[in-house]
Amino acid sequence: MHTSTRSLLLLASIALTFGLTQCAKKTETAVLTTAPNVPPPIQRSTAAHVIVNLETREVTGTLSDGVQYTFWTFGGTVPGPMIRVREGDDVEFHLSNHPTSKMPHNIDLHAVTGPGGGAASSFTAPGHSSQFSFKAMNPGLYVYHCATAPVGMHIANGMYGLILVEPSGGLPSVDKEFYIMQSEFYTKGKFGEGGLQAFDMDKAVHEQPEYVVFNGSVGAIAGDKALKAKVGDRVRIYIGNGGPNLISSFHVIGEIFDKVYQEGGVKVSQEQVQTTLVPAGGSAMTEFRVDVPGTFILVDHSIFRTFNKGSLGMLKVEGPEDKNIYSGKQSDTVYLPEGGAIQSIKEAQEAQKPLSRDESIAAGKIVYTQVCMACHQANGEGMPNAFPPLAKSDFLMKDKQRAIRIVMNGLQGEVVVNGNKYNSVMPALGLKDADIANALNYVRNTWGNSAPDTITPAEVKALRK
Ligand code: HEC
Ligand SMILES: [Cu+2]
Repeated sequence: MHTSTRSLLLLASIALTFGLTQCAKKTETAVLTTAPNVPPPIQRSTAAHVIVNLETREVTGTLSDGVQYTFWTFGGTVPGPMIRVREGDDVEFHLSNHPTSKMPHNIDLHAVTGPGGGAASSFTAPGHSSQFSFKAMNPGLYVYHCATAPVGMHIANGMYGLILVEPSGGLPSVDKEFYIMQSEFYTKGKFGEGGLQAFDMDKAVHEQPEYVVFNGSVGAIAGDKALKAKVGDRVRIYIGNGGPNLISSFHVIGEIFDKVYQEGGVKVSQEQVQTTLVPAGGSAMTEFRVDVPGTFILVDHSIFRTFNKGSLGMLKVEGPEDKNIYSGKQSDTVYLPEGGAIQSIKEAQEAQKPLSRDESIAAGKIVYTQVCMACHQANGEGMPNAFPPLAKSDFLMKDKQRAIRIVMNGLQGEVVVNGNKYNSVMPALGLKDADIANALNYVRNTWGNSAPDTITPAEVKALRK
């Protein structure tokens, strides 16, 4: 070939390749994450061709301690993995239904502009794989879910997740991002009833779930699995609600959301928010800085759901205290309302006059009700395996000074009370000498206990080191 022709051809092919790469989008595969993890922020400043591979699977797993459930899932987890793409991306979606599935499944992504959000195009029989594509035109945080009939049942069994379409300019950077999804489960057995639980259609239709949970099971983000942050971190929570029925009143006890992107839109719609509504099939983004250490409880503030149905999560924050922001308990004093016998006790205390035996016992009853009763119970009988009894307690009555020290300093390690072992912790309560003396005079002379002598504040004082 003639040299000049060859170089011309070379030039043309360079131009062609260059031209192609200029207009064709870069192709990449989306990183999917299991809750509470969030895929990394998108660094690209241009749109791309993004491939998403998602598998539907039916798996038996734990709904609560000792309670099993056959979940229908995206990716083997409830909620399904979180997907993160950028505004303007072309998303090539592959949905595969595992051969062991008993049901066909599909996906309706609320981020899709098109009939069914992709549902009809992604309808997939067990052992099959479907493909469809959409342009992520609208930025925001969107729910996806299965929409195969009966739709309610597929959702109730666990088929939902979140897809974030990042605005082209990105979201403000934060230190920690978490993915949480609330949802309900309708089991034949009552909350906590053990064994493999079947789905109860009747309860679902009547919107009476036995379980309301974060991230698919009771305790999924509590205890050892609590979310973690450090003092000073800016935290963003991507909170979704799979429903299928209930609206969530999402709240973090002891925190205020500095910013809320209501309903998963991309605008900060409100600042300084205590509780934000998350609709069924909807979402929100909340941002806050954690300023003090401690455990912050995440709840659906429809509060029986939290304490009786499971919607309780934890955010554990570590770092230095800031007593200006939060002091901790500064004092615990006996509160004596005006009037009657109580008034004379109060006057005596203010005048620092010693109380008579009966007055001390009366004052001690108030201390007991306000401080001790929460653990040792109203009639002093305690609670098996947790709080030892004070009523007829051989341990209490045997050693007066030991009893004073316990109320002064707390107690831990094994103790035997009336023949039963307890190995738990009674915290130091920070009570004043007089309150300790009075409380002990009360418990040592009530519920069948009777002490020959009366403890005085001076006696308590003498035992302080
Ligand atoms: C937060 C729960 C809690 C509170 C409040 C509390 N206790 Fe206790 N108490 C315990 C536990 C737990 C033990 C057993 C500790 C162990 O196992 O070592 C205990 C043990 C005792 C004992 C020795 C065991 C016995 O039964 O005789 C006495 C006495 C006692 N508490 C008195 C009091 C009095 C009086 C108050 C109120 C001024 C009080 N406690 C407040 C939890 C509590
Ligand atoms: Cu399905």
